[in-house]
Amino acid sequence: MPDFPKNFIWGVATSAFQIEGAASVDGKGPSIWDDFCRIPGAIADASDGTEACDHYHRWATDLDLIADLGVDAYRFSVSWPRVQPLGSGAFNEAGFAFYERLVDGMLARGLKPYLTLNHWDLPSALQATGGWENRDTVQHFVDYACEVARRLGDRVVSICTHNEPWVIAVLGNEIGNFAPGIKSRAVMLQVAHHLLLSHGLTLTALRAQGCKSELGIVLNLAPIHAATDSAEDRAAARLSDGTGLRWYVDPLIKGCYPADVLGHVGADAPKVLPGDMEKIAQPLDFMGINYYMRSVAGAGVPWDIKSSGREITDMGWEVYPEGLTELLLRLHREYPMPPIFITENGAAFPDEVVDGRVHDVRRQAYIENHIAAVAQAMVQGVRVDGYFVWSLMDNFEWASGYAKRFGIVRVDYDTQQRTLKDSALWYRDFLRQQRVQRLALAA
Ligand code: GCO
Repeated sequence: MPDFPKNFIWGVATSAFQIEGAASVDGKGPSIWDDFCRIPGAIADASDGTEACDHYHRWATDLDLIADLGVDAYRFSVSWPRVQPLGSGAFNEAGFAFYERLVDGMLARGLKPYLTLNHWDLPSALQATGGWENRDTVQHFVDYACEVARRLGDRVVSICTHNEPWVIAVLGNEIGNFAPGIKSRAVMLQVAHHLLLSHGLTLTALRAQGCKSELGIVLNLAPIHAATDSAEDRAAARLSDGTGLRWYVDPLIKGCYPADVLGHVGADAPKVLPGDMEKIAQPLDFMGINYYMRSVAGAGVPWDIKSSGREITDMGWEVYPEGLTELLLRLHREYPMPPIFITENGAAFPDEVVDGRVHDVRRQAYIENHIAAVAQAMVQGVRVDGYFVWSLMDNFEWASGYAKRFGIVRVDYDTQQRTLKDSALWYRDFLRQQRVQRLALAA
């Protein structure tokens, strides 16, 4: 593994709904995920976020655990309905007090806070008026963001507007297997547009109020390969790249939607008001990329994941580390990219506790090989400023419930006991070596 630059940021990541629990404690309002979990059949194990990892009460010892790993940074999200129960109007002091404690706790332990404003838990009251499909939600989000930045902006290194707008739009509003469970392509496209617009307006507003944090957005991106070399499959892959990657990266960086996708969606295209595209394309201090796997598209029968002979994770996702190098090189080649952070990368495997240890060799190899893939891209000229493992600890994996474990720390949900898995021990050793190299670089 080559040396990483001495100011490279190593971290772990989580999100509010997936770990906090305390779903209706201290004045928190309901979110669309609280509601979605109540729909019979929506969550594989019929679970919800009522308790999750009880991080709301265990935050101090969880921060001790993070500090003990030797990471530089912790990526977390603020639950919008915890700090503004209805998504507009009154703010909830008890909610802000929690995040103040959390951020101050990070600083006290030498951890850099990387804050995400929207990791999917939209206040239910805003969904009742149309959610992200309703243009009014855009301004509500900007107001919420400004208040968070007023309270915490002096202490957080980085503020990300949205985590994975594609997931919110497509899984939440077109396929409907994620909250709020809507199934409409037209709604999906309007939602995506409003997410992007609220992102751009937030950056403008935060800069206008003097916020010094680095500002950006996190996208889930993947290289998309054609199932075969046929013209039909290649066209399918190009379109899927259009809807999955270019639909987000083009407006953010170039201020326009890709023409081929616009042509394809026809009358379902979003309502875009004059000036919207300029508002979206604000300069980014960083772009976060969440990478899990490549994607394979074809025009015919769905591609059989087993045909590649690759390892497959507990999510049914193909392990494909070189796809991360390919993706980074492609973005670097095709766009004037801001500094990139890998804001999520990791894998679910069915871990077992044996004599008090979790020998998760496959997760460890996954993380190691993906870090090497990042290094490969950096050697070839891509600027990457940091890497965050998804996830610090096992947590509520959305529609999959608690059965899929992504943590490098195991959570026993009966006792809330945390156990460092071998992957965490490996990461800690790896970061120790990195620090030794840093000292050598600095000498
Ligand atoms: C994501 C999600 C995480 C998931 C992870 C694994 O941003 O996709 O942030 O919440 O848990 O991706 O599916």
